[in-house]
Amino acid sequence: MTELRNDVPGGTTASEDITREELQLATRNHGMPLEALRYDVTPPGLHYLLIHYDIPLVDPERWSLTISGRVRRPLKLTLPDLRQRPAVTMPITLECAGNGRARLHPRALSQPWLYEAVGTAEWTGVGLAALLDEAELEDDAIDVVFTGLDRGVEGGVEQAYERSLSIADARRPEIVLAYAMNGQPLPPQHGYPLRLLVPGWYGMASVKWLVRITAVSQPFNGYQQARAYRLRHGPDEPGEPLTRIAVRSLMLPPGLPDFFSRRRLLGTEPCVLSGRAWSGHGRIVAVELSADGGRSWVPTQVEDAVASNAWQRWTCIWEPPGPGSYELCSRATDVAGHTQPLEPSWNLGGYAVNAVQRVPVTVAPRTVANSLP
Ligand SMILES: Nc1nc2c(c(=O)[nH]1)N[C@H]1C(S)=C(S)[C@@H](COP(=O)(O)O)O[C@H]1N2
Ligand SMILES: [Mo]
Repeated sequence: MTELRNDVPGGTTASEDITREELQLATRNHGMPLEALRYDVTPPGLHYLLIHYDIPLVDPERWSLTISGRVRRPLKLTLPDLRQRPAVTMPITLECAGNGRARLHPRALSQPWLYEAVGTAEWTGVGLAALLDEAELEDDAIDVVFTGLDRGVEGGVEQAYERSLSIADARRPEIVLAYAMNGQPLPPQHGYPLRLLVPGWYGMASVKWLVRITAVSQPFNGYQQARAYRLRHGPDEPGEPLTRIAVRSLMLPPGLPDFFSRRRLLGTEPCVLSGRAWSGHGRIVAVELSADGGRSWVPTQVEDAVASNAWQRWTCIWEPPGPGSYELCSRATDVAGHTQPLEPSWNLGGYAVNAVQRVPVTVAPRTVANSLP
């Protein structure tokens, strides 16, 4: 058997069948079943998951958050300390930077997402900016490093999961340290007891199982910052760091699924198509629908977002022209003018692959399928 290694992020690619290692990751890190696009807030257990190493076991009695480094007043905060502070609750759409990776040829050997690495939860916690103010950053601080309790080996480097933000980004008012998800303490897999949330950015920035925040006066060069999560076209390029989520829309799969192929079966009568759209660059201004694989488009109705970093619902009525095979696609445009491409653009790590979703459907008379989603 060939040994597969992925010592450089995105350094090993495959065009062939899914490997045992990819399947192993895919069963640990599940996506959101696309029928959960129905809900404004993704129900517990249906939100996608991405865990690089193992889920750490945390004793809440012994856990505390340390804020130190280039600060004048280091802080040590317990869970009750954090819960006593003014709380904010907001829905945030989180998406993995690798969503869509499995559609590339060749693809990076990593978690093989198709479309479903997304979810919207209602997070409760405290604002990061106020805590940084309280700790009083020194003038020479340039980055803030967030350290999780989980450890593992990646690219041959043993490490804790760590990411940083510039001081300017860390001070943004929407950034929270969350201790609750959908009104309940964080589940173990989503970062119990505390996680960072960077709304509008791909998920890698939102460090789970947070234990330490360190202000530093040198640029942070940790593995997850300097090597992983960069858009590169060859292994020797330094690459551009991933930050904000690229515009995307998804469709609630209509009609009936075929168990094995997931192909959709629809009746001949008009049906409601709907889904969600989001972007880290601002609100969605248009979602269009195509029933011919992207050759022609019609506008759909786009609802306002319930919050500035939550996805928006879109709907339209589709009248199948008659029995046959169709390829349904949705395409979103954000307020900054970005539109989803028809075809994925290739990069080594398989990041930010936001090409339109393609949903093959078969329309046949007398299918009991076109119930309202
Ligand atoms: N400590 C830690 N934080 C982490 C990760 C991790 O493996 N360890 N994975 C990141 C990635 S790549 C993503 S996409 C999001 C996923 O968050 P979720 O599992 O709550 O959906 O968490 C991020 N935070
Ligand atoms: Mo991710």
